Amino acid sequence: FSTVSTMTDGDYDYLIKLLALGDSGVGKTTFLYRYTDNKFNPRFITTVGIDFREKRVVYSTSGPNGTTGKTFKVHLQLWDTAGQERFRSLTTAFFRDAMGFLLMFDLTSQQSFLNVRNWMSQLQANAYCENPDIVLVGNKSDLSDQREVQEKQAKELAEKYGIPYFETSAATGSEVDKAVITLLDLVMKRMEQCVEKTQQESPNGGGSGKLEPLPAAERKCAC
Ligand SMILES: Nc1nc2c(ncn2[C@@H]2O[C@H](COP(=O)(O)OP(=O)(O)OP(=O)(O)O)[C@@H](O)[C@H]2O)c(=O)[nH]1
Ligand SMILES: [Mg+2]
Repeated sequence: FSTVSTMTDGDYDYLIKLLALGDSGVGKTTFLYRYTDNKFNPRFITTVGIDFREKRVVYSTSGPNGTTGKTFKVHLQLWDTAGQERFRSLTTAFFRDAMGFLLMFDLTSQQSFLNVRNWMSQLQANAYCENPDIVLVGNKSDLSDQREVQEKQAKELAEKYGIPYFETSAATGSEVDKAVITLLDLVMKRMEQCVEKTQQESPNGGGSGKLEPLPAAERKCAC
């Protein structure tokens, strides 16, 4: 596994844009606030349009035999979209520029889980490619007595889509970091593949062996 630790200042090697989507009230804003500030906000203030949070992390690839490979400074931009229908055309317009997606539902709402399929088609229609990096997140795992979605159901859906699944709680912080890091890992691996491919195609261009962030158009190659 790759490792990620927090960093506060200095330059960065990569700007990675992740986007949270899902029904209103599933906990997107609260989840991102837990991830960036390690705090919980119990009040529901619905997001109007779009918002974003940021965090710097150090990302290390794993080398052979568990050694640390390359290390990169990553500036994470976390886009927080409104789940409400009335903002749909605005929020889906942001899908195109995100590199990875946290597709969230509420474990205490069967309806929010049923809507995951709709969000998935919105993603396929509007993301940078038909097969973007996505992590499925069932949030509010702390509310076990109100649970309406069984882990098995959600796991089956995630398997069908071929994406990882996590049950998180923004209230306790359980699995929150893991879900984000897994998504970051997928995005970084896709970018690395893409760079390797580019270097193979033009050996003169990649002489330094250092990974460079790629413009949006070139990222498409690993889809
Ligand atoms: N118990 C519990 N409550 C949570 C959790 N995550 C979010 N909430 C609460 O659920 C409510 C809705 O959370 P938000 O983060 O505002 O929901 P949202 O998905 O951003 O909603 P929109 O902005 O309308 O799309 C708030 O009252 C949160 O405190 C959780 O993991 N556990
Ligand atoms: Mg919100």
